[in-house]
Amino acid sequence: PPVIRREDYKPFPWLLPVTRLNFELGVETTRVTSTLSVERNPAGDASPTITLNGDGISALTIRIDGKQTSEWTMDGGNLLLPLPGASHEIEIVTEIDPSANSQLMGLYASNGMLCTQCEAEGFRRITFFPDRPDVLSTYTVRMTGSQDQFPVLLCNGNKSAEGVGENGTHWAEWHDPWPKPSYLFALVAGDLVVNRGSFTTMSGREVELAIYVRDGDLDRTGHAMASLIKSMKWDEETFGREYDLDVFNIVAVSDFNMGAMENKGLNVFNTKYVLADPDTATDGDFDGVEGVIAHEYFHNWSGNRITCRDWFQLSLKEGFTVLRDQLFSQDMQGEAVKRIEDVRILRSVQFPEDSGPLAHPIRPDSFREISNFYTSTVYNKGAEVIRMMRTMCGPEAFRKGTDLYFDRHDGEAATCEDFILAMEEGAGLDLTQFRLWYSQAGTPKVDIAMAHDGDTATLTVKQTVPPTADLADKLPMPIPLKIALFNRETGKHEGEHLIVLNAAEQTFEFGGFAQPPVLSVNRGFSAPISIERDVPDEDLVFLAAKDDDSFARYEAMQDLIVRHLTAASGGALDDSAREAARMAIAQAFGSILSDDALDDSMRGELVMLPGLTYLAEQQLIADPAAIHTEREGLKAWLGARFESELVLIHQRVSKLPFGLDSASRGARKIKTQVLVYLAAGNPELASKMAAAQYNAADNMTDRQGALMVLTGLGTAARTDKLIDFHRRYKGNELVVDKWFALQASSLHPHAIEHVKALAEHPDFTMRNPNRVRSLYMAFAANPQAFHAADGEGYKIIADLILALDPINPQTAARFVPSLGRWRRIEPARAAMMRAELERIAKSDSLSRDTFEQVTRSLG
Ligand code: BAL
Ligand code: ZN
Repeated sequence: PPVIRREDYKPFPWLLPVTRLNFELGVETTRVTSTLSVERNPAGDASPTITLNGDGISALTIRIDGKQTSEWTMDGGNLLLPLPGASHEIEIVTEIDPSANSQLMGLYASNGMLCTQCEAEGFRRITFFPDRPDVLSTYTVRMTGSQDQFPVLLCNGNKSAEGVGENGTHWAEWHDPWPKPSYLFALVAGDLVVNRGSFTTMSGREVELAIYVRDGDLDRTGHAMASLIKSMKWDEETFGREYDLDVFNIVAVSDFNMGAMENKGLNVFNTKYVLADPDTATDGDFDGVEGVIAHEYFHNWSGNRITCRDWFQLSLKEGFTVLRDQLFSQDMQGEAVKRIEDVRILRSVQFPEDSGPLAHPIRPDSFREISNFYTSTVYNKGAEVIRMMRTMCGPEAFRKGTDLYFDRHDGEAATCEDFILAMEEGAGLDLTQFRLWYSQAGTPKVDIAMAHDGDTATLTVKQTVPPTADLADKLPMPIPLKIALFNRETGKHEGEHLIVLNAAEQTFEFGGFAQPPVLSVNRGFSAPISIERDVPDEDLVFLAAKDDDSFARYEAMQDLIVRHLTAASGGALDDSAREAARMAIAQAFGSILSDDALDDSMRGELVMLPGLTYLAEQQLIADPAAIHTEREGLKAWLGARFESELVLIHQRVSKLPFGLDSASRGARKIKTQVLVYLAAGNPELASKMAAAQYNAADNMTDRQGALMVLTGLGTAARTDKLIDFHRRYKGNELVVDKWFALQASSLHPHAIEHVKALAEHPDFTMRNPNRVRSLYMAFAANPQAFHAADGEGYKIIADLILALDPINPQTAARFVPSLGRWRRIEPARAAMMRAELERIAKSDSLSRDTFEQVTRSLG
């Protein structure tokens, strides 16, 4: 497959002001007639042909200006038509089989309903079209289909007409007044029930809201509807963005590659991010629904009204929209915990990506398959980069920048550079050097040392941006660091400072400190970097107990543990050094457990151990087994040492009745955290308490938490409760997903055997991405099982990739990065991981998706 490069961008030679589509719908055969009016683009070259993208389709008939023509050629999947004049009308008829579309790109069938996924390049699997984001057109779509099979017919925009046809058919016509690229096209036809709501916009327009789901799912749509209404209000208040159609429709689909999709006026969602009630969804699931509903809604402006010129600009809409949904969720759920959660995702997914063979800047320079670039780097690091702009200019100036961006580029396909220019002008920032964040991959490393002399504290700060496969020599980047200097005696500081690094090495002086202060740094995680700070454990213990910045407090605790586990798993600690480090951790741990001023939600975050991926990331070459052993050892040691305190906390919070308020949510979070520690320190006690928690549970958070702990233990309660859980929720796809995931990610020593057996379970299917992910993504993230010493875990994932690739390449390719980390793993395992990648590479029928990821991972 060819490499596509950002620098080769050229405008499309034709404009497509109007697109008309006619769908004659059927699950096995759908006939599509597209009528495109095309005009020469003054900004494009004067080519006498037009190239229309196609993928796996063929034209039944083609007419140009009303006359059927056979004067066309194919170039791979693409259609080339001669077009001599300045404007023409092209009519093309194609026929597709949605039931055979297991890739879930284009038009496909899911449980008898028809739906679409077009981003990034799915539209070309429906009809021939300039399937690129910079070709904007106004769509009018007519759908005809069986009234019985497809009582609901939905498309983008507003419904303009409908009627009854012959032979039990009916039809609907939808018109979307807003010009859009083909990736935002959507169509849904099916037998669905609806939850209706409404919203009055800030200028007083009424918008009809509707959430469509399958029969039986309606009573789980209330949270999604409430989240949508909150999102619409928040975007008006926070970013001045008003909705622009008469209707906003959401449809939930159980077979879906992504989380959801922001099609204009017709969002299509994975059921996972729509359906929630306390009995079947955890607090985390509730937050996921709220965040993804918001994310897709916010795209209406950051993505739809202003779209991307080309796919290299993906972070323009995704990074910005992730930041917008993060700020929204902070406002809904509380800033401190949300920030910690977002950083945890960044560090466990994006940091490893940024230091591995698939590293790329947030604005990549080349790709073979764009689906592979819907990454944590483009999304989450992209959000961090824009968040840094906000940190440097402040929220008011940031709003001026975004206002200018929205005003200036409304209706356009824009670039990251357009966004940066609007921020410079609107927010008053100079982003000349900051642009490096868009072109340099790799997580910057910052070393900080503090010296104290007289009454002055001097910080010496050095930064390096590590080499990545695309670029070896990097330049220093602007890094906004929020810091505070604490007086050791008073436990207070005199105010936060924002320092912006911009050179390889710098010093910063702060006066007025008779004693060396305690440094709190990267408060609020003001920059997406990793920090080495040469401070004694006692300073971290101080910050873990006293820092008034919640993130910094969490970070001090994490640092303390990361330092210890890194040294211990690297073999650098004797018994007495291990004991000393554990005692320091215990001191901080104890102060967190007993701090009455802390809410339980934050307590739950503060006591969470860093994940294995993040710990492995701290070492050039990691031994997953050694890290796992040390991590479990520390957990058991803390669990045993604090057993009585932990049990008391569990008793205290178990008394709180169920509610969706933050105290009640915090209670549920710490409850399961307690069980996690006790399971390591006193498995018998934990098993009893977990079984009791499971039995008493009146909500999924408690029930799943208890079952998660039991699944890792070898007790009889494990089997009982797993059987009960499956029986209780039989037929509920999303909860059965949990049942698979809990077993695949469990600490049980036989997790590999369990996964093999689950792959043969009647509920398992390779056709449903949620189910595949619930078993195999959970397994690939289970360090103990995936990194089994004999390489069996690697083989399971490689076998999966080979089996899934012909069915659903986009989902298959997502499993490659777990094997691609081989260079950073100890040699025996690295050789086995590499060998599995080579085995995959030998297949001569790999998809473009998997081929690209495997090649880059081996290269
Ligand atoms: N645009 C793809 C799905 C999402 O990021 O919203
Ligand atoms: Zn998005």
